[in-house]
Amino acid sequence: MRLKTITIALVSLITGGIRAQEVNIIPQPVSVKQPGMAANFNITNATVIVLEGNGMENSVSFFNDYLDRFYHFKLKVEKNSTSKNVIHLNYERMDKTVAGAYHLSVRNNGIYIAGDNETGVFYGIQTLIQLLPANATNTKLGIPYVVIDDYPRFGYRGLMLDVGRHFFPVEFIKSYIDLIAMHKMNTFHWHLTDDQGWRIEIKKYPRLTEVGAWRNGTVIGHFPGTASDNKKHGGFYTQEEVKDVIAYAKKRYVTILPEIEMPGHASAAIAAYPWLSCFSNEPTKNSPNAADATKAATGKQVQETWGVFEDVFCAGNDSVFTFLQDVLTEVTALFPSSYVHVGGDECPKTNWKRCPKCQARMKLLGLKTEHELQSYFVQRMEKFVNSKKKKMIGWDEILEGGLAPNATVMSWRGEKGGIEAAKQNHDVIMTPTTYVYFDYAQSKLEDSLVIGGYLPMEKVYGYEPIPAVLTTAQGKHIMGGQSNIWTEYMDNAGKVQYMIFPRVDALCEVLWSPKEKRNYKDFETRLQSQFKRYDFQGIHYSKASLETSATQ
Ligand code: TNX
Repeated sequence: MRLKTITIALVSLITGGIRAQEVNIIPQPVSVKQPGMAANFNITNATVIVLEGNGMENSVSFFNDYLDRFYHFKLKVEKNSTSKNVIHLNYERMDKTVAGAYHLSVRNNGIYIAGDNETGVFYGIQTLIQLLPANATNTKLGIPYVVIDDYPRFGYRGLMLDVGRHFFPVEFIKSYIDLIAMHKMNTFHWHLTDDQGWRIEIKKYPRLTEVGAWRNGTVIGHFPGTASDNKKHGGFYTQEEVKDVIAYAKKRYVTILPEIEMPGHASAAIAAYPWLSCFSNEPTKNSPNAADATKAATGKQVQETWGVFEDVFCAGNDSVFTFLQDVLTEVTALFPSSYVHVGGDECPKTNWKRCPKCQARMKLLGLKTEHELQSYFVQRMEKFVNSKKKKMIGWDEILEGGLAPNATVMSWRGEKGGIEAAKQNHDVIMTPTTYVYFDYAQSKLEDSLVIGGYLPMEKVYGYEPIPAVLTTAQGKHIMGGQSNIWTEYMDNAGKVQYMIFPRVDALCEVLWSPKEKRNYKDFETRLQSQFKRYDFQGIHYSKASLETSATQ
């Protein structure tokens, strides 16, 4: 027997067959190899971080901030070291189609993390964080010996947040971005405008936030509700705050996709500037069934209840296009993302049908239906977005009446829109209600106020973003997926976390891990470790998945 083999045999004997500490990472890495024996490397305050390349300082300070926050110590960073008590960070070429590949090994001579770029190093650090013990009883953090090779399956791994229905402060947005990064997701879709609130400062149109960011009440209970709470609700992000959030996200390798809704969901903008409507003199109509429908509306109002509203941007008035272009000029200058989302969903055509300007435009352009008018609207905005060197994304309604030539489609009404767009050789982001709407209930026993529906975690886990009907070439247009978090029934941070976890865990694995690696039973086991991390970090989550299947 060779010496090495004898040593291993001896160590196994001494440790008395103690099984290696389980490595439970979410999302499941491409490959995890553990030695048969139980052995740990200990991170202590004497451990040194050694950087073998430039541009890793960001990941290091992220890691040190994490250690400091939860274990109350930080590590020294050095250029080189002969010590065995080290964490080495390095770059290695990994040639994967999607950025973010990394390698991590934990051995007796230290921890080694290599990324194929900065993002890869960051994901290696995220995995290392999951290997830390989820308690802070001492300053010796045992990390099991392991060798991990990992890279993402899809390039777009997103989470949306609707800040229109309820406003969430900057601190919460930052913590949301941290949670996105923790799950190795890379896009935060910021739904910034809706009927119930306009949330981003636009310098040229100050009334958008002076007026449009505030509503005089919110419907109580499930729509149509029992009454209005008559409390002023609102808030907005200044451009300085937006810049700060963008910089924060960048350090976590998260891109922010801004969304400015048009032509529908425009009540808040119209309340600020009534001339954006086809009928500027008509007072706002509330949803006919809403509890506050009897409230006498004077003039245009920011909506106080939920639903789809008929007062939309006028498609016959050129000043409306100028306004939207001005807004997008400021938005595209602010956000570095190569994409801008222009909404496009749920736009009733009622006003356009009776608006002389809209009808005149249709006649002039030979448009036969109001759907074609919406298509004209979106295509005109796409030209503008492209002129700003950005690409446009819209909800799947933008397919109706003819798709804008370069648009990416976000498929939410099931997978149909995504399939159709991919067949037309357009890029697609899959966000179907059936699998990824986390505003739906996750338990049949749900006792908090939610929009309805039923979407248990197991169903999310079973989602396959590339529809089987697509050819391989068409399937390449599926950039990835995301969950849309609509906040009609979420008005605080804890509720948002409760609604999204652990379903985000299931989703991140769908988007990151190889299809053949997905195994629900194994996921459920790993999830128990994730729950300990959530408890340790003070993150709320639903325990619905722990209920027996009979009651779920
Ligand atoms: C549909 S999904 C909407 C939202 C609602 C959501 C509620 C989409 C593009 N539009 O305006 O909040 O349903 O689930």
